Amino acid sequence: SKPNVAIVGATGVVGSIMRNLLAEDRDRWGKISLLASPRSAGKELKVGDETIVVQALSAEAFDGVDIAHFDLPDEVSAEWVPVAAAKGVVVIDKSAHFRMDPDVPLVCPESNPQDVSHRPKNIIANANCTTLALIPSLAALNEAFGLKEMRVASYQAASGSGKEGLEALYEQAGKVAGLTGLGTVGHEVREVLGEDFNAPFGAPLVMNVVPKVGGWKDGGWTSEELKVRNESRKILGLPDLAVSSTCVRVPVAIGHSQAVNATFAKDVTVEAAHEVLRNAPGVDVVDDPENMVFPMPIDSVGAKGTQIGRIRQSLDFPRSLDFFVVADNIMKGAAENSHQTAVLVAQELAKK
Ligand code: 2RA
Repeated sequence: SKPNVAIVGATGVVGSIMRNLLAEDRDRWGKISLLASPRSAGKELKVGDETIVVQALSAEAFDGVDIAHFDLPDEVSAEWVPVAAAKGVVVIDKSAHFRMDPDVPLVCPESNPQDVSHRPKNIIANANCTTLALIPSLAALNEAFGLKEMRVASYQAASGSGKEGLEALYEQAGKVAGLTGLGTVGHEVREVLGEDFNAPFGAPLVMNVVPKVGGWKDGGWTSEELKVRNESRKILGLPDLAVSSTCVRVPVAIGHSQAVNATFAKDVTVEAAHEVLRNAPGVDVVDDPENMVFPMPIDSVGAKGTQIGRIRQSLDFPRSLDFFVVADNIMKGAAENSHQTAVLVAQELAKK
């Protein structure tokens, strides 16, 4: 029989895309339940043509559920994921809480689909959106050339901070619309925005970039920078991969971009990389720079998978490539990856 699926956190930005993805291949799934905080209970939401009433998150709400997509804050996932998993539900969790647990597989289906089957806690973790934008390209390049090192700088969209981040960006953009200053514009931006607009990014985002994503960690690193390093190592199965990352918030609504310098064990050329990437799942090669064809967040919105372009042989490093990757942080960075993982689980359950 078809697996029954729950979306936990159904009312959020990611929840709405999850509902669309389930509606797209509705025939694969049994009953769909939508769960959220008690505040949203009773609300009616659409999954395709179906209207489904949102239930408050409770242990009983998982009765009869086979697979649950969780999209909740870390501390709420920490509490509720084990409740669902103990009831036999296979949980695919998007929070950071379980990602580095050795008994929880961290799955990007383009890299390590086999890991869905080793889930002693009944939990599978979904990686961070920045990591997920990188992995399909890196997995393919690693298989062909042996990835040894990478240096990454990210350009992350406001929606990475959820609805609150997106709304703050639009509000800030409205406030600065009339400014015309040149030499004084930085001062003017701060003045029209006022202290209120330091939230949620810690500083104004409009007409600015903020080199801080996530919380501060030891040594001046941010949690986001450490996630890119630790999660990439785990998903790619490369515990010694050398990674250096700087994560930056930019005034973009949707779509996380990254400039990458990657070093390989074998010699690599742009032509060979193109050939590998053209055949890689989850990778769209968008690389005709002279005609202004390269990945940009504005074009990534709503697109599945990831886009890569500006692929260059590094001038001073013969075994290195420089390139630019972009992915819709809500799609491949969250909902799509969770959905692809659920499809793998469903295929496995069907064999039992
Ligand atoms: C961000 N990666 O962009 C985070 C969201 N999960 O803030």
